[in-house]
Amino acid sequence: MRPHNKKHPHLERLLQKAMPVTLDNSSRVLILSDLHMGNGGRRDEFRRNAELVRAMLGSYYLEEQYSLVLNGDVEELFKFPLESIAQEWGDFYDLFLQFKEHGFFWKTYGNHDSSLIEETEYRLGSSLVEALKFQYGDETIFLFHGHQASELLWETYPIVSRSVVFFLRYIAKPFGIRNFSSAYNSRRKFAIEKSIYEFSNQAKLVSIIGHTHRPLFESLSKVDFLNYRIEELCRAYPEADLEQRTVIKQKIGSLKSELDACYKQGKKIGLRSGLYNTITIPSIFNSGCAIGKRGITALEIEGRKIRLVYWYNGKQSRRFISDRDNRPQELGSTGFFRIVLNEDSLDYVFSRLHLLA
Ligand SMILES: [Mn+2]
Repeated sequence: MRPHNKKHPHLERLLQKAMPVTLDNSSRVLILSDLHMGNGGRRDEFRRNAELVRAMLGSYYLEEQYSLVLNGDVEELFKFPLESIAQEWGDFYDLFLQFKEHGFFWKTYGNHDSSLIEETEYRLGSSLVEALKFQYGDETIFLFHGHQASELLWETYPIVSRSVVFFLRYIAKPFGIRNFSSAYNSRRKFAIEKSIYEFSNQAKLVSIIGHTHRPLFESLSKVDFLNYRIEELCRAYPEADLEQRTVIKQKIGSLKSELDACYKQGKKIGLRSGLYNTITIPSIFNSGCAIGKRGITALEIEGRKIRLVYWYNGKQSRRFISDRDNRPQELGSTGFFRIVLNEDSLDYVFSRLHLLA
């Protein structure tokens, strides 16, 4: 039995009533959030990426037999009535439901679509829950939209200090994608992330949220990763032939200049905030959102791996930096690309959680 979490009783209650789903080593799950579907008009933020979402779900994740979790704010009910959304994007409902054929489809509700629980005519009603808990061996991955953490938030954090802002800015490496500036400016969102981070560490579980529109994926810090890669390459160098040595030299050169840039930036923002004994725990992940100006971020779980991926239209998107040295792959000849921004083994994630939190 998990110790009762006194500091975050509302999250503890949410965890208790979350729908359990068992994952195994062959499970594949795509987690996508914050689609904010509207009526197809100018104020509809989903419209821009609709064809990209259709292609990635229909021609990639369905083909690869993934299950699907839409983690809240799928419909934008603050601005549009459900009828107009269903009329414009009804074919997406068919697409979502197809994921039940080879796996599961669940939809958690967020603050923008929570009224759907009262809707009797809603087509995705049988898949709608407030929260999910993936049972992964003895471990738990807790999925919910994230707005629940703002309940009573200002009693817990009356003043969100500057150090919290620095801390979360450090956790949320910006990946070279610029479209979550609103999250950066909002202390309220930082506070939500921080309270979920604390809850996850205390409950020894991993939380996956959306809501703030800001992708979170903490494994090794970028600095640690770059150091580790350089170390690996130095060790490979003596064994390498002449041609390989040239490649290794080039790689080390570019890693080193990236590292220098990190240290230079670090002086400005503080490489570590010191809030958590200088160690960050990978206990909170955020899929980001599907309404980015340049593309879509999502989380993939494949067996014992978790990944943050970025999908974009190759014609529109400028160059950007991946934290890991992965190359983008085109989906057929659609002009849509997928790149892995970050990847880690879940065993490693849970080891860090148990050993360091
Ligand atoms: Mn939301």
